[in-house]
This record gives sequence, structure tokens and C-alpha cells, in this order.
Amino acid sequence: MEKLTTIAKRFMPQGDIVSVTPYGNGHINDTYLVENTVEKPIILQQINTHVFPNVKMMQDNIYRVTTHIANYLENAVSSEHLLRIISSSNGQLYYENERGSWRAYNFIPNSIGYETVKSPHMAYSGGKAFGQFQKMLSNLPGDPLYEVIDNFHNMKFRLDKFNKALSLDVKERASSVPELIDFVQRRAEKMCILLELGEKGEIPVRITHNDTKLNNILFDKDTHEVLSVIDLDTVMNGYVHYDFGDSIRTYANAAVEDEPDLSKVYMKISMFEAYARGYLGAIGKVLTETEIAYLAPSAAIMTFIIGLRFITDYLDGDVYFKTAHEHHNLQRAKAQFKLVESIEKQMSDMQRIISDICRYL
Ligand code: ADP
Ligand code: GN1
Ligand code: MG
Repeated sequence: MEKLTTIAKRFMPQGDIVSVTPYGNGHINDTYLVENTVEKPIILQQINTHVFPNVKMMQDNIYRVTTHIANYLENAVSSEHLLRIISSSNGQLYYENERGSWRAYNFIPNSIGYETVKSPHMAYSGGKAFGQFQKMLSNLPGDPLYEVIDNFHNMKFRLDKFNKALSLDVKERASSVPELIDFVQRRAEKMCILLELGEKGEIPVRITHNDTKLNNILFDKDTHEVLSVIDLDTVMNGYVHYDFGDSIRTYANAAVEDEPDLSKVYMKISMFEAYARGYLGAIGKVLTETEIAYLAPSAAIMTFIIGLRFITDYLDGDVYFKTAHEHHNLQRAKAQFKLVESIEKQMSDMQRIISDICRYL
């Protein structure tokens, strides 16, 4: 079997590989930091082909998106902070061997990813970065991006998967989670609102990131300024709410995603406000009235859909998300559902904040 250092060498042909070290906290791919005697460090990833079976499509999407953004930002941002794919030595956007599929990126120097927000300014900067990201991609030339994961944020599809997992109950876990099942069933219908608005043509399809959690932006270790939006695996068509809601889920959560002590999990309205200010300042003028009206509800919807995916994976026997212990997905789902309740309770304040921000755009 080809060794990690040999695989790394395919993306870093000069000098000698010094180290290949597991890196970051992603739930999907296996990520390594690779250091070398002469070249700048790179990020090497073994792509999770169970989640992304069509690697070529995904890499083509990422190549188009990173090149477009680089053209946009070339004078505004230092080039070492622009994410780019590093081709393998045979000139391809990824490399395949008997172990699977591999790709590399330039390592963004002096960067750090966070699991909880450290200041309102950080939330503001994250919002601004994702607003700008959506704006930059609004004029991506060429064909639509490939749909790398079908129905990724389709609530009805996710509810069907949950119901299937519940009826198969392969690990016999369903009887231990009645309160979570009840939580899902009581909200299922109203959580489909974005899908219904989309089907009726009341909100437009745009290009969205689709995985805008806090640790998918890299911040400067010292200044906390945004350096780069990363994890572009799921960039494809979507509604802006997917990105806004998924961000609030992590930027405004007082606790980490898998916090076991539920008393620590709630939405900090100050962080919601800061993120919304940054986001709307960047893209607010482009959004329609209906899009704006559903930004606050999208925080509850996206937190719910990710909780739903965690509990579904728990019932399925933990086959999708990486887990650190036996009940990890259950712990994550409970924390997400607690956050949904907190967001629901603050909905009218959130709507007022959005209206106030929009008045001065
Ligand atoms: P996953 O899909 O598994 O979440 P990511 O692409 O988000 O994988 O990478 C996992 C983590 O690795 C990120 O959260 C970040 O901390 C780190 N990382 C990824 N790409 C880079 C990069 N180009 N430079 C520095 N750190 C990176
Ligand atoms: C996964 O890849 P990562 O860890 O950034 C997942 C997201 C979930 C998130 C929950 C491709 O994101 O959809 O919201 O975990 N990515 C994929 O933390 O399924
Ligand atoms: Mg990630």
C-alpha cells in the first residue's frame, strides 16, 4: 500500500517530506499538514468517497470556484491566503491509488480554525466573508456547478432518510431516543418552508457554499481577521438561507456543536446580530424581500436539519460523520435540538434585528 509520504510527494515533488501530520477538525475528509525541506507546507486530504463518490465533478467545481475568486481578489488579498488546488505531478486536480482519492491545497499560513466564536468582531467578519463569497460567485461564468451531493439540504429528503433509519433501526437505538423523535415529528412540517418557497419560485437559486460552519473559515491567529473561506466541497446551487442559517448554528452558539451539558447551549443574540451585520453589509442589497424575511427562520431550519442528520446517523449506526465515541452523534443531535429551541424563542428579536440592519443598508 502506498505510504502517506509517497502520496504527499506526488503533490510536492521537490525536496524531502519532513512530516505528514493529521490536521484540523473536519467530520468528513482525512486532512494532513505536510512539511517539506524546501517547499511551502501543503494540506493533503484523503477525500471521503463514500460522501463524495464523484471526485472529478467535485474537483472541477472547486477549481472553477477558486480560480474565479482568485481573479476577483488578486489585488485585495495576499496570494498566500488565496486557496488553490495543487495539482498532482501528472497535472491532475486529484490523485487516485488503491487507498482512494487524494488532493492538495496550499496551506494558509498563520491561520487557525475555531469551534466557538471569540468576539462579535469575529462573527461580523465571518458574516462579511460569506456575504462576499456569495456575491463573488453570483457571476461565475459557464455552466451551473455540478450537484456534488444530491438533495444535500433538501428537508423532505432528510426527513425521509430519518424515517427510514427509524423503521430499520439497525442498531436498536430508536427506543432510547423517544424525546428526539418527538422533537423531529412536531417540527417536520414547518421546517419544509424554504423548500416550498423554492418550489413556488419565491426565492431564487444562487451559488452557495452549503457548509458555512465556523471552522470552515480560517482566521489570522493573531488578528482574528478572516484569511480564507475553505472546505469548498459542497459549493453548488442553493438558497442563501442554507449558508446564513448554518453559520448562525455555529457562530451564535454559546457552546461547541457537541456540548454534552445542554445548559450551556443557547443562541447568543449579540453574535447573531454581529454576523447578520457583516453578512447583510456585504450582500443585503442584492437579496430580495422574501429572502431577507426568511434569514432569521433559516437559523432554526439549518440547525434542525443538521441535528436531524446527526440523529439519523446515530440510528444508522454512525456511518456518515466521523465520531469520537459511541454516542457522539446522539450528543451532537441533542445539542443541536437544544439550540433550535433557543433560536425559536428569540425569533421575534432576530427579525427585529434584521429589519433594523436593512433599514440602513
Ligand atoms: P472536512 O470536509 O473534513 O471538514 P476541511 O476541508 O474543512 O475538511 O479541512 C479540515 C480542517 O483542516 C479545516 O477545518 C481547517 O482547520 C484545516 N484546513 C483545511 N484546509 C486548509 C488550508 N488550506 N490551510 C490551513 N488549514 C486548512
Ligand atoms: C460536515 O465537512 P465538515 O466537517 O466541514 C458536513 C456538514 C455538516 C457538518 C456538521 C459534506 O462538515 O454538512 O453541517 O459536518 N459536511 C458534509 O458539523 O456532509
Ligand atoms: Mg470542514
